[in-house]
Amino acid sequence: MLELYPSENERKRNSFDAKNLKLALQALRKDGFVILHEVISTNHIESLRERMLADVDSILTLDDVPFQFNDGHLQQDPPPFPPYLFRDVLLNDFVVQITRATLGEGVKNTMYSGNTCLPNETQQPLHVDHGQLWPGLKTATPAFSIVANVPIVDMTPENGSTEIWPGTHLDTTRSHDEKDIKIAPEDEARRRAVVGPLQPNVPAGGVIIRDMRVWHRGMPNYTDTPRPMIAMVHFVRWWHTNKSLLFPIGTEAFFKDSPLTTITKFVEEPIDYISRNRKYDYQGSKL
Ligand SMILES: O=C(O)CCC(=O)C(=O)O
Ligand SMILES: [Fe+2]
Repeated sequence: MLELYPSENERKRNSFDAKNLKLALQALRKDGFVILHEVISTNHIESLRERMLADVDSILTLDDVPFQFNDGHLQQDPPPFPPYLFRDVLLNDFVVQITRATLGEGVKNTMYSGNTCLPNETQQPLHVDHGQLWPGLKTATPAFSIVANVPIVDMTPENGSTEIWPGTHLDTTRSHDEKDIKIAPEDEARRRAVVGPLQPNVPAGGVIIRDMRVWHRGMPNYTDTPRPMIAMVHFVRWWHTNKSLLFPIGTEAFFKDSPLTTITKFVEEPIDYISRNRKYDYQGSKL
C-alpha cells in the first residue's frame, strides 16, 4: 500500500515531484489505489464535518432514506454551495495531477456525492463500482475512471474505513454492463487466498484515490459517530455523461482554473442535495 505525504517543496508547488508522481502512478496501476495524506486543510474538513453530520439527521428523517445495499450505509451529498466549496477538495491539485497523468488531458469530474457509514454492524456485499469496458481480456485495460474519496472524519478500521482489495481492478471477469455489481462469494474466497483485503487508516485531510474497478465494500462502524466520506469520480475525456453537477449561479469562477473539467450546471434555485439520492440494491439490514 502506497501512502504519500507531500514534502514542504511539493506543498509550495502544489504538486508532487517526478519521483513521487511515478510512485503514485505505479501504485494506482498495480494495487488500484494510492493514499495521499495531509493534502486538504483541516479547517475545510472541519467545516464540512459540522454541516455533513448535521445533514445526516435530516437525511435519516426522509421517507425514502438512500441506503446503499443495507441499513447503515447512506449515500450523502456534501453541501454544493459556498462556504463549502473548497479547491483542495473539489479541484485538489495533487489528486488532479495523478488522475490527469493516468486518464489524460480533458479529465473530468462527474460526481460530487459521498458515502456515510453510520454507526452499524453490517458490511456491504463486496462489489465493484464499475466493471471492465472490455471484459474477458487477458490483460485489463488501463484505468478509465477513478474515484477520489475524502474522509470527513479520521477514518479507521473501527469507524468503517472502506475495505479495499488490492489488485482486483486487473480481474477481467466483471463487465461494465452487468446489472449486478456484487462479487460472488466463491470469487471472493478465491481472491482472498491470493491477496486479502485491507482497511486503511486515513486521518482527515487525506484522500484515497481508487480505480473504480477495485473490489471494495462499506464496513461496520463500531463508534457512535457517523463516518461521512466525499466521493468524486474522474473519467477520461471521451466518457459520455448526461448528468451535470448542480452548483449555484455565481460559483462559475471557482471551477475555471484547473486542468480538471467539472461537468457543471449553474442554477438559480436552491439545490436539493439532501433528498435527491435513492436507495441502491437495497437488501435490508440483516445480511
Ligand atoms: O462507505 C464506504 O466505505 C464504501 C461505500 C460504497 O462502496 C458504496 O456505497 O458503493
Ligand atoms: Fe462502492
